[in-house]
Amino acid sequence: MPGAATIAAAVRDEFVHAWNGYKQFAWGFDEVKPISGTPHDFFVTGHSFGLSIIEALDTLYVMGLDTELDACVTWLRTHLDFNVDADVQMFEAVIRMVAGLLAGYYATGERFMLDGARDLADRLLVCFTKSPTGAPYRFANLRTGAVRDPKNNLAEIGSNILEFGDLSRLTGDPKYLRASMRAYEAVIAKRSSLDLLATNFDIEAGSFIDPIDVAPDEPADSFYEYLWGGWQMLGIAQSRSWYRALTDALLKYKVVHVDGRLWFRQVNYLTGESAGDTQISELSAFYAELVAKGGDRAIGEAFYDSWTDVLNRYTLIPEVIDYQTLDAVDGAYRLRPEYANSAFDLWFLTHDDRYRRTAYQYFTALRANCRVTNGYTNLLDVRPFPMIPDDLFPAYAFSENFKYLYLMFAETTRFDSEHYYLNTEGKVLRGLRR
Ligand code: DMJ
Repeated sequence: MPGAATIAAAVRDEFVHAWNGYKQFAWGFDEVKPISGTPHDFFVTGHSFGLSIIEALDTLYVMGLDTELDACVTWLRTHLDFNVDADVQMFEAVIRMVAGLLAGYYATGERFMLDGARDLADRLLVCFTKSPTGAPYRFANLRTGAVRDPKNNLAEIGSNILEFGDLSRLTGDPKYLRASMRAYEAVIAKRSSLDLLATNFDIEAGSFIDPIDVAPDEPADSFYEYLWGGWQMLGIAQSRSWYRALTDALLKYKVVHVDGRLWFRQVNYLTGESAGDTQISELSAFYAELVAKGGDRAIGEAFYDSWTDVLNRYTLIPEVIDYQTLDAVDGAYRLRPEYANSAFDLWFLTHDDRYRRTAYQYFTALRANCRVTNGYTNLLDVRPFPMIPDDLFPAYAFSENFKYLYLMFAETTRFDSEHYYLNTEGKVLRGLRR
């Protein structure tokens, strides 16, 4: 393995390669399709918010790409506008754009970014305030305030306390944090006698729709992540005690071992019995770092090792596997960052060199298989050789994969590696140094 500084420089070069593709073919649009050289709208067909620009702000900052960051600030100053007559998915808007603007504000000190984050949050808050239970609707029309889709899931209900808690702190207005806490309360009040939660929740009826608990897989994943964050980043004791009780139950009923590897099974939340399905998605790989941060380090490290075995088998981790056999159920690779996310946090938690080694292995696989002339792309299938490219660079990869890898190897004074906190989309909400 090359030295850390060499790897950091290589990661930065690859980020710039991807960024140049976005600038050339999709500047100001949400995302780039690097093979066709066309733009892609993420939230609303026919309207882009400049999502990739918002997602990239703090990555550009920590990498010292100041000229690029200046161009983003200039673009946002004239184009940032959430007064749009369109339905937007609240969860995605919060973790990507509210958080992206907050991180951008921390990186640049530009007040209009904080104002933009607040304006967007105010437009999304109807999802919570129009709900009879406090658990949010999934979509809000940003201009009219109309809401829709009462059938929601844990991740979309409970992944906002970091952004809303931070907004309440920055603005002095408690309404954001209050909305997040009410949403948690509505769901957690319905936990079973085993302290397990199901996954899908009817926010109008205030009850679970079916009994299957898929945690820590999606779409439950970041619900648990934000409970811990509510404590670690915001110091909310209630958040910690919820995290502890729910995690104790999760670990008691869901951990399974197959061929020496640790996985999490799906269960019926009322009985704790297996729901039969042995699939697990790459999205759950983030849980290695979360459960380790929360104090269950051995479980986190073992879960990380399980995913490393999948990485070794396929070179890049497919979207969904069967944990009994490690066979790919969905062979796509959507530039997912969760494995790198766990490597990042576990490295700073343990300083065990295996996290750097496996992160470097992941980086070289990414470069070998996802790099195209005009950037980086998703893959349709990791199983054939060569792997089959798709045609999209998801905006989260500007915020996540390259940032995690870079910060693991770079010694930058712009990042406090001992007192940081990132949201589920990789936004540095604590730990940027100016
Ligand atoms: C990101 O948008 C966030 O990490 C989210 O919590 C789930 N995962 C995607 C990227 O895979």
